[in-house]
Amino acid sequence: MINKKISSYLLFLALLATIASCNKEDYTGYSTLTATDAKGTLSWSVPTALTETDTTFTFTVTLDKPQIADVHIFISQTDGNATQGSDFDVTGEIIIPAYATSGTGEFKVFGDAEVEGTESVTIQIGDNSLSNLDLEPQTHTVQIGNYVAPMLDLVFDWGGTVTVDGTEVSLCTAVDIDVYVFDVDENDLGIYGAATGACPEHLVLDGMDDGDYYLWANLYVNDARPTDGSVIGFPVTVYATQPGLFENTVYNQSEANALNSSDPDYATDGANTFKPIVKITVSGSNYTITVL
Ligand SMILES: [Ca+2]
Ligand SMILES: [Ca+2]
Repeated sequence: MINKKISSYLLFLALLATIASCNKEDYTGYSTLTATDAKGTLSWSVPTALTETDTTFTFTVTLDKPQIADVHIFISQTDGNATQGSDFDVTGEIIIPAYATSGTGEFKVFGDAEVEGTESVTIQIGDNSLSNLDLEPQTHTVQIGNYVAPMLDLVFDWGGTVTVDGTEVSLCTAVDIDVYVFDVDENDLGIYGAATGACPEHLVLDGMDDGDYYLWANLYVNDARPTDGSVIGFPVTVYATQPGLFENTVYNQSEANALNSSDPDYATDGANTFKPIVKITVSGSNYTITVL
């Protein structure tokens, strides 16, 4: 009786083993993907030279056949003086998932207002440790040129402290100068960004036609008038910035042209009293400043 039970049990185990081995046999037919590595093709369309503006390019690695495991493609900067993270960025690794046939990475260029020369970056896509992928490592070099903005940012400052009738006075508080933009024929061009109550005044010249422009100072308020007959000058210091080309370059209005405490302000019929500060010459995207 016991023997019969044991033999039945053994028979049962044998049957299970047969079923299991049959199942195993059945699955092998599906595994056609394991035999060979995929051949990879890189599509890279980043220009070899470009100007630094915020731009994103995509690049793709395509397989000629899917793999049963993920394919990893490593990407790194191998040369060049451009800095990853500030000048450019690039995907560090493309992972093509199992059974997929392509993966995409990004190469980004960042714009900035820094004054700098052309920088370069050499990117290597793929390395020698590629498994289940036949892709010769490739390098691409991109020259990143400096961006120069076609605009001029101007700050006009006449701040400082003077003594008026024995009292210390802040020129920014006591004096309000406005800066107007005139053309070569002395027409007021109606650009009043620097004709406000602010000290310093701030003006952005953008999209100007080629030609010469004259910036003139007008005394809107003057509460720094010595009663002893002495004269205090209000010379304007100009800080000029053209993003990518120069930054906070200083131009000092000549003392001879500076408004002073004896000039009339608006309240004393000074609406038409102007003193020259600088001439701006626009030629294409170049802005040249000349002290008057
Ligand atoms: Ca720059
Ligand atoms: Ca003003």
